[in-house]
Amino acid sequence: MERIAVLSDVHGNMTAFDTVLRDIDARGIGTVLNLGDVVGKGPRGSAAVARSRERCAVTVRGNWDDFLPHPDTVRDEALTWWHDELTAEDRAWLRGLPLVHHLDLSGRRIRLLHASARSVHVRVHFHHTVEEFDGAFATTELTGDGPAPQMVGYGDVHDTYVETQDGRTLFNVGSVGNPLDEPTASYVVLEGEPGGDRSAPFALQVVRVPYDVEAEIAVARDLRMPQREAYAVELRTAVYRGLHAERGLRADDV
Ligand SMILES: [Mn+2]
Repeated sequence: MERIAVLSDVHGNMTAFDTVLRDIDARGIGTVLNLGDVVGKGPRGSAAVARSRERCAVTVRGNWDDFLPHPDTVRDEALTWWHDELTAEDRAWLRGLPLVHHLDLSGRRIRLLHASARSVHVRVHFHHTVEEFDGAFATTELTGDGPAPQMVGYGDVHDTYVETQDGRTLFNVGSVGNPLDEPTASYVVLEGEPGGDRSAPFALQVVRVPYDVEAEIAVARDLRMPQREAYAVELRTAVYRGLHAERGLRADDV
């Protein structure tokens, strides 16, 4: 049996990324796949690019990896900060990342991408329609031709879940660096026989890893990262920044 760790949405949070990689190592898992959004939102995007290049067998391109380095992107103060923190080589690497990766385990064709089969910029939330579920399995320009997948794994919404309907499974690996369901880093372990057939067992395990949230917030504070207050509240509470004002959530210490 082979075990593969699938993670996503590191978003420059090196404290969480390294904690998750240590957890993966401790389980003896040798293969790590990254579903993108390596950069943006957090303070150490360039280091996250370097670590992903070093540790992840494949990194697919996320929406942030796509738009942040793009020459046509209009950048405000915060986007300029995250952009300028990257090297020219980091940006070229991000823009060259593939949009999809496929693997076969225990007779299941598994499609991995950042957001959806339509586009890296088209989102499928935890609460989605039947059409959005079906769309994840569709053959599109982004996915290319090939066997239809029985499983699709993605990231993007920072919300971990597994849903099986009519023999097809859609799963979200959640976010390492900016989880918005509970304030612990999330990733998924897939276990099965490489290639294989349906007579072989298959497992999908969700792993939640506590990490030193305050150490990560201190890095953002020390670097004077823009939007560090919203970042701190998100890391502490797992509540999306658009809801902080109405819920009275603040971080006056950042
Ligand atoms: Mn993201």
